[in-house]
Amino acid sequence: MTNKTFHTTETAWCPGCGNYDIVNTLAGVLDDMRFKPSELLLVGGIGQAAKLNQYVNANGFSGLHGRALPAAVAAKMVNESLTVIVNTGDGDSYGEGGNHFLHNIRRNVDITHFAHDNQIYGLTKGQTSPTSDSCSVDRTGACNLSKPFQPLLIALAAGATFAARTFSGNREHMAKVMKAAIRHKGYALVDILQPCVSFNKVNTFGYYKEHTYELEGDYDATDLETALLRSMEYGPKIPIGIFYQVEKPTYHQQRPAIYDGTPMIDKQLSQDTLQTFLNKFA
Ligand SMILES: Cc1ncc(C[n+]2csc(CCOP(=O)(O)OP(=O)(O)O)c2C)c(N)n1
Ligand code: SF4
Ligand SMILES: [Mg+2]
Repeated sequence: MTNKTFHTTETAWCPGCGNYDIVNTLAGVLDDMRFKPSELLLVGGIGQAAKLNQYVNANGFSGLHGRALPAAVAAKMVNESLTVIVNTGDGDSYGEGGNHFLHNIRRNVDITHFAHDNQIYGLTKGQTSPTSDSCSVDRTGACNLSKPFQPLLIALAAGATFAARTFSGNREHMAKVMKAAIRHKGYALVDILQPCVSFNKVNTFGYYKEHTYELEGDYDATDLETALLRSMEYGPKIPIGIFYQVEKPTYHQQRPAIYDGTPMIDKQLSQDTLQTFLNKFA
């Protein structure tokens, strides 16, 4: 263990991509929090953001596009001692994985979800994503006629116990929010505004720098009504910070059969018990 345990240098991202700030900040956060690589599982789906687990020295799992959350939830279910962190894109999290996003929030499984929100499908070269602005123009010249998906509002409406937004270009803020999300007991969503320098020429570093501002110092993150209202504030001014955080029983805590202090993978199953069970299907 060193203070650079989690850092690697190999990536396949474009020079200048916002994902570099995210991976370097996360590696620093994991070092600061004194994790061992064996205590962590980083999960991704498919996409540029989803590659992050391949660039951090810890356990990693790359699933299918839109299917990062079910893999992460399954891993946590059988091994509650793991800290499970999902890193995957806006398309992956909110588009193809939208159904998992909604329904896993309701379960409050203790996992952390960092959605790298570049408002575009980066890996497949710049198509419109769920969070693309209305009237944004894609590479075919077509204007986006859909209203953008509002991740924080929707997460809160589904019952999220932790919902935050940060900006990859504000590393101090991002580190603070990441630590709080990882420490949170229950599902924690952090929507990370992340410039894609190759395909999104509107939502750039400069754009987010100019338009983002931090939630006020006396902001009450336990008030759901306020959080819902503030999560709808997205335009010339974009608030960043922890919009909402409350403690509620996690999925494990509500399921005594899987929450008794011993992770499921460490439980012994005798051949006799297994055989008795299998005989029921004979
Ligand atoms: C089931 C499935 N559908 C679609 C694709 C094609 N695909 C791969 S990555 C991607 C979009 C990725 O966008 P996002 O999740 O926002 O990640 P980014 O690359 O922007 O970080 C798509 C549509 C796929 N690989 N698998
Ligand atoms: S295409 Fe965009 S998101 Fe993908 S690596 Fe390049 S800059 Fe990053
Ligand atoms: Mg994306």
